[in-house]
Amino acid sequence: MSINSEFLLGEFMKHLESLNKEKCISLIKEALDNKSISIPNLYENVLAKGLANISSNEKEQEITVWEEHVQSGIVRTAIEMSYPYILEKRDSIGNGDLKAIVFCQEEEYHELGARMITDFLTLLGFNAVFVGANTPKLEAIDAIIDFNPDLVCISVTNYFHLMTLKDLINDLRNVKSRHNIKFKILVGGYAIDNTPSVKEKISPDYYANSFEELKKIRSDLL
Ligand code: B12
Repeated sequence: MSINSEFLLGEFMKHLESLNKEKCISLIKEALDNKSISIPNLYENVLAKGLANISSNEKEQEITVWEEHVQSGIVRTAIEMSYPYILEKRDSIGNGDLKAIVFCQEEEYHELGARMITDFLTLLGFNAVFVGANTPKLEAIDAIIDFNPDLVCISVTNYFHLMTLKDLINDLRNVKSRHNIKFKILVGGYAIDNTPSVKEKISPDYYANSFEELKKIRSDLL
């Protein structure tokens, strides 16, 4: 039986606001065990919306920084706990030949969006690797040369990091021609979603902010 994601979000928020990790995680585990919600629906409509409710540019910060850390830690546990369910679903789709690498730029500590995207790619049959938040450019380049992905995904949350994104993309394109490798660059995240005309300025190969859009990119790569 499928569950209304709005209902699950309401229940999840009650427990998240009271910092009740145990209740948050049992709620999600139960929904996944009962197969009452899909991973994309859970991530996009419960976990990401839950985090967006914590604080936003439109809303005054109502919680302390330490509470924000505890709440985002609870969401990270929910994401990690979902991994076996992702593999179960992935196995019915098959693990294809496409490879993807996901990372955040140096000093970018917001990693939850990047982790979600890595799981979405896994669900779509990619061999997907999350390198990490706060990844220095040279580390990212090393990872790309060694792993030789079809898709390089960069998650940007802080507006500040948009300033270095264009240079990073140029550097990655130089690496691509020097090493004769063939990857496409996909960008996403809060700063990209919320900054007008940034996509035109940085000109990545792709931009996405949902599972459905990733599906289209996968078809395009095949
Ligand atoms: C959780 C959180 C934190 C946590 C992060 C924990 C962690 N390990 O990730 C902590 C507490 C560490 C933190 C720190 C800070 N944060 Co903070 N944080 C948030 C919060 C509440 C949620 C962010 C989040 O994880 N969302 C959930 C994800 C899943 O959503 P998403 O990123 O939008 O991702 C979706 C899509 O964009 C897409 N996507 C994401 N990445 C990618 C990548 C690709 C390739 C693709 C295709 C798609 C894609 O997929 C996701 C699913 O739909 C937001 C508030 C908000 N309204 O967003 C503030 C927010 C992002 N933080 C903010 C700020 C300012 C900070 C701090 C500077 C100060 C502070 N408040 O403590 C520091 C900066 C640290 C740093 N240097 O990076 C601002 C950012 C403003 C800006 N854009 O510049 C926000 C918006 C809060 C606000 N004041 O308005 N933060």
